[in-house]
Amino acid sequence: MLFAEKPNGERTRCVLMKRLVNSKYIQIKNRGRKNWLKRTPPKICLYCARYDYEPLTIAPLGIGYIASYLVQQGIVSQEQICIVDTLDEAIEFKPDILGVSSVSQVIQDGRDFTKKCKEKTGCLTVLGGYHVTAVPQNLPEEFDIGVLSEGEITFAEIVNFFKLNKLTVTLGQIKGICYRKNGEIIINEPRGLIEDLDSLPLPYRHKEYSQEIPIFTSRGCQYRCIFCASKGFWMNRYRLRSADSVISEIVHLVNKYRTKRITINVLDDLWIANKKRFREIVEKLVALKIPDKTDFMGFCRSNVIYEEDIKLLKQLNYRCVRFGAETGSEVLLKRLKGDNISIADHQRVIDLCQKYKMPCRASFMFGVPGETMEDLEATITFLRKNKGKLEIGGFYFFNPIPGTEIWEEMKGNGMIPDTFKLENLTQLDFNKDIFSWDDILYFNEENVSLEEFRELIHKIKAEFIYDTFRKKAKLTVKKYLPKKFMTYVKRLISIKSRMSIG
Ligand code: B12
Ligand code: SF4
Repeated sequence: MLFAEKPNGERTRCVLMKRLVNSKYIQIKNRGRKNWLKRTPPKICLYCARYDYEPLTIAPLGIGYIASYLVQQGIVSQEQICIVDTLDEAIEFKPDILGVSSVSQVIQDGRDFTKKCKEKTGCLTVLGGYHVTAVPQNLPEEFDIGVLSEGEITFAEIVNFFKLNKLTVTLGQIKGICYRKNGEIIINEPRGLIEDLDSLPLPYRHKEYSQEIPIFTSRGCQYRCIFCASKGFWMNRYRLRSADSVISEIVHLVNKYRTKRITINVLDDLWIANKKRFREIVEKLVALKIPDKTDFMGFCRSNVIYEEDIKLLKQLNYRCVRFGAETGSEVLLKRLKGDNISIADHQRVIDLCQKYKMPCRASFMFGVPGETMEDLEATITFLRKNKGKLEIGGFYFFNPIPGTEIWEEMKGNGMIPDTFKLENLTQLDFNKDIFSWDDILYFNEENVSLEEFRELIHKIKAEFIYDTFRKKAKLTVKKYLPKKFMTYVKRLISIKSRMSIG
C-alpha cells in the first residue's frame, strides 16, 4: 500500500484513491461535474532510481520535496501525485508526467524504468537530481526534459505549463532545464536557488523503509573535496534552514511515530558546520526531552568536530560519529579534501569519541589516481593504530563521478575517454559481498599495479573487516542474550573443556 504524508502528519491512501478515481462508481458520480473533470490537473508519478540488487533503505527526500511543494502551491492535489517503488505501481497510476530522480551510478535503472513507463502510458518524462545536473548535454533519450540543480520551482513551472497545454512553446523560457529540440540538446540559463529554505513545506515520506527517518536541514557544503559533487550541484552555496524550522520538523516526526523508537537520520552534507545553529538545535531539543524518545545520526567532517561538539552530540543521543576519513596519508588527504584538514583531525575525533564513549565510524577510499604504495601503507598504519576504536563505515573503491573536480581532471588528462560508460560505475564497497574484481575500473595502474592493489585490499579486508565483524557479533550476543544464560553457557564450556583435558 502506498501512502503519501501531508505536512501535518495525515496520510492519504494513494493507491486506494487511485482505484476510486479510476472506478466506474466515481465516473458515474462525476458525470454531472464535467467542469471538475476538465480541470483535473495532470497525474504525476515520481520514482527514485536505484541499484537492482539493493533496495532503498530510507525514503527519497528529493522527490518527497518535489511532491509536497506542488501540493503546497496548489498545482496538483495530493491524490494526483504518487511516489512509487515499482514499475507496476507507476503503470497502474497512469501518470501524465513521470519524474525520475537519479545519481550517476544508477542512471541505467532510471532509463530502463522510464522507457517502459513511457511505452505503456505515453507520459511526459522528466529527469532530475545529480546526474543530469552534472552532464545536461548527455540528457538520456528516454527523457523529454532535464531539471538542473534545485528542482521545486522549476518542476512546478513545467507542470503549470503542461496543465495549460503550453509546454512545447514555453520550454525556451523555463530557467534551469535542458531539453531536446530537433535532435539537439538545449540548456537554458540556470535558475537561482531558493533563498528562504524555511518557506518550503515538509517533504512527503511516502512510506517507512526502516526505523531511520531522514531529514534535510541544509543544502550544500562549504568544503571542496575533489571527489564530491555537492559544491557544483548546489552552485557553491551553503544554505541553512533555521533552528526552529528543523526543531518543529523533528518534533512532528517524533510525535507521528510515537509508538515506536525511530532514528532521525540527518542527511545533510554537513549539518553541524554552523556551530551557532547546531548548539541552538541541540539545546532546544534537549529542553523538549526529544533525545529521550529518539536517537540521531548524520555525517561529519573531522576538522569541524571538537570536544564541545561531541558533548552536544552525546546529549542528542547520537548513535555514532560518522566521517569520511578517506585515507591515513597526510599528502593524499590534502589532495582529496583540501589543506584545511589533517590526519590529526581524524585522530582527535577518534580519541574524543573514546573519551566520551561515543561509537566512531569512518569510511575510506582506495584506488584514487595518484595514490602511492606509501599512501596505502600509511592508511594501514592508521587503521592499525585505531583498531578497536574505529568502526569501518565502508572501504570504497574510488569511482570518478561527473560534476566533481577529479572527473574534470581525469577527462582533461585522457583517463576518462568520451566513450566512457557511466553504467560501468557500480557500488564498490570492499565490505560488501556484491563487490566483484571483474567489475572494477581501475585508474591507478601507474602508481600501484592492479595485482599489488588487489593483494593489499585482501590484506586490509582480512585484518580489519573480519575483525570488526567478530567484534560486532560479540557485542550483539552480549546485548541480546540474558546474563544468566551467558553464565550457563560459559559454565557448560568450562565443564566440557575440563572433561576433554581429563
Ligand atoms: C540519502 C542519500 C542516499 C540514500 C538514498 C538515495 C536517494 N537518492 O535519496 C542511499 C543510502 C540509498 C544512497 C545511495 C547512493 N548514493 Co547517495 N546520497 C544521499 C544523500 C546523503 C542525501 C540525498 C537527499 O535526500 N538529499 C536531499 C534532497 C532535498 O536533495 P536531492 O535529492 O538532491 O533533490 C533535489 C534536487 O536534486 C532535485 N531533484 C532530485 N530528484 C529529482 C527528480 C525530479 C523529477 C526533479 C524535477 C528534481 C529532482 O530537486 C530536489 C529538491 O530541490 C546525498 C548527499 C546529500 N547531502 O545530498 C548522497 C548522494 C546523492 N549520493 C551519492 C551517491 C554516489 C550514492 C551512491 C551511488 C553510493 C554508492 N556508491 O553506492 C548510491 C546510489 C543509490 C541511489 N539510489 O541513490 C552522491 C551522488 C553523486 C553523483 N553525482 O552522482 C551524493 C550527492 C553524495 C555525494 N556528496 O557524493 N544515497
Ligand atoms: S565530501 Fe562531504 S565535506 Fe567534502 S565537499 Fe562533499 S559534502 Fe562537503
